Amino acid sequence: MTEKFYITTPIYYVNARPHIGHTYTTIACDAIARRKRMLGVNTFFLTGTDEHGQKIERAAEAAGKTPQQLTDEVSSEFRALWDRMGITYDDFIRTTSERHKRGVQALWRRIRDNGYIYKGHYTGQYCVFDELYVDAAGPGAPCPECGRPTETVKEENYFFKLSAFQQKLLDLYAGHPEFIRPETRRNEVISFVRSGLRDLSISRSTFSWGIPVPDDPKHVIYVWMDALSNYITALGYGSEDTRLYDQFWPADVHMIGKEIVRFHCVYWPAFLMAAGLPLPKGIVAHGWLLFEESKMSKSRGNIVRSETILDVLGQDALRYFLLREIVFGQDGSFSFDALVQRYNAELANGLGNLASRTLTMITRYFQGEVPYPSPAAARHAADDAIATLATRTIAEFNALFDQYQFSRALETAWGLVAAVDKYIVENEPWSLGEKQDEQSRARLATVLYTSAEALRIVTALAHAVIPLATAKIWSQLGLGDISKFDLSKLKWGQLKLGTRLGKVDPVFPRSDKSAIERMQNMEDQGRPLATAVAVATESQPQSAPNPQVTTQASAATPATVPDGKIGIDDFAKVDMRVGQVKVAEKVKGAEKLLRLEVDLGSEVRQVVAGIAEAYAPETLIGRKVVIVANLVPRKLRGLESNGMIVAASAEGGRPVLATFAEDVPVGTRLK
Ligand code: ME8
Repeated sequence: MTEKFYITTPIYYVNARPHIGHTYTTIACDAIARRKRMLGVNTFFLTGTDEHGQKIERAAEAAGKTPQQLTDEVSSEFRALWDRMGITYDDFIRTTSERHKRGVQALWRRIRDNGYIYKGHYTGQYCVFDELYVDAAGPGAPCPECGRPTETVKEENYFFKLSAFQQKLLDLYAGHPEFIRPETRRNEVISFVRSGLRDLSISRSTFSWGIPVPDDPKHVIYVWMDALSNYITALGYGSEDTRLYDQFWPADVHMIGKEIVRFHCVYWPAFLMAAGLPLPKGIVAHGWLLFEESKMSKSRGNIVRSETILDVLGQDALRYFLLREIVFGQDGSFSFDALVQRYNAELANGLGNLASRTLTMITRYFQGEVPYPSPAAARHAADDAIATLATRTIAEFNALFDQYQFSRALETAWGLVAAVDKYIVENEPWSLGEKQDEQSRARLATVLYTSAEALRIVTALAHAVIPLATAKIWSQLGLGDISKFDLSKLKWGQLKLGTRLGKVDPVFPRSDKSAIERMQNMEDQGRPLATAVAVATESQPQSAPNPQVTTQASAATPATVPDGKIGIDDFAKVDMRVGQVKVAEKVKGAEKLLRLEVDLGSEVRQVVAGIAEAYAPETLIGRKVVIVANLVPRKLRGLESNGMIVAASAEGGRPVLATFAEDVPVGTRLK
């Protein structure tokens, strides 16, 4: 029987467009799946979209769409992106599909019939952003995960007897250390479970965008129970045709980001235990991709889209960079500079250059046929050193890759690239090629054979990570279709003498500095404005012609712009910064005005703001606010106001200062 392997990505929420954070997990899984297939393993790779829940319902409402419209649109965007990137998923599951709904309901019934679901009342806090019950918090308390305010939920719910699984889960973690990787995540989960598990509310009745609870359709199933089940419903669990389920379940790896560890390592195995189903073999949690020092996320708006990189440098560049740059399991920063730097150094000048110089010289000096290495007498120690290093590289790469240490695996393979480059420089095949004596021809043959064989080995190893370029190099080496190669047999010396090379073409054209700028511009154009339209609350002097309420748009845009829209350039003119209030006091004789001194990082500004009726001065000290920093100064009650504080002001309501759910350094620009 052939070995099987089942790997999954999280299913992504459809409340926002895909960004390279999602791409990161997906390409990691894709690289693993490709490699398994190359090793002859019967592989199933699942991805998809998570489409139910209050968060999606609200996102649809905000976008003026029905939830189904929004989910259809965004789900197809994810799928189209994966198709464009050549992601080799075997199935794409949507939680709004009939097959999924049926499977989730079957799972519910099974857990219920086994006695692990009961009805009760839930009164407590809920974070819609994380779709998480926050049992311990009081009304209005922030979510411990994301810091956003939680909402109070008072509902009759169905509960899952999670408390019954505390010891079983601890036994699972103890008996299977490989169940949660890396170790740091495992320790976090163990201490969370040790601290005690309460029963979990698993239905909601105050909104309807979800899968109805079997036999009680007033309730919809808790979105995480719905979502986690995708890993089995996609295989046909709960349907008539369970062949895939029988063949592939349990999963070998659920690959996830570190923020959803609890759902996967606590709730999911508990649901499966309650249903009497086999548990996944392992959950692997990676770290976050950071951009400008904070987690890249749709809510922060600091995202980078994959499309930009695909357009400018192509999919191999993105795949290579993410897997090489970030130490898997840890957080890592994304920057266009680092991307282009690695692309040039390691792909264009590294592998690409090795391929083109080796293959060009074989074409030139041996009419495009892999030459015979020279007899033992003309062999040098350097030739054997490359062969030995290549053999060691295969073993090390395999071991590291199989432990998800992609970065170190690639580093090892590129160590071989560098060694061969050095070997070529030291042996000067171009000089040997100018000579016709037998000795020089023999040396040349050995040097080029050795280089080509090492190139073949790196190409085979790297194929799972950079599939397009390696497929080209493979066929330029005259080896045909790389996907037919049996990677489990890879070893030194398989390159057959006399193999006819294909047409030699460069695989990684060098990129110049302008690529960075181009990508940055593309992102600036495409990135949704991170900030909502802010409203100025500053009192205007009697004589000023401006209206009481100023929007960003009107502050920056000439009146001639059609239909009230502004271009990104206009928006960019508004310099909004995070400031911290150092001093706040009432302005004598002006009931509405406060005089503030606000630290903007580089300077402290005096700002006079019309917020005295809403905020007592002492409550503002130390608070972070948003300041429009490049307004022309003006005088209010004789005081110079050097900037404007941003707040939302409902008609007739009190102004509410703009704030951040997460901490932001003073001086940070809003864009
Ligand atoms: O959590 N860095 O969906 P989601 C690294 N629907 N990975 C990132 C990332 C970043 N900055 N941003 C996103 C959900 N990801 C649920 C999952 S599964 C049954 C349900 C990746 O759209 C990473 O894999 O918020 C993370 O766990 C996932 O996208 C979250 O995607």
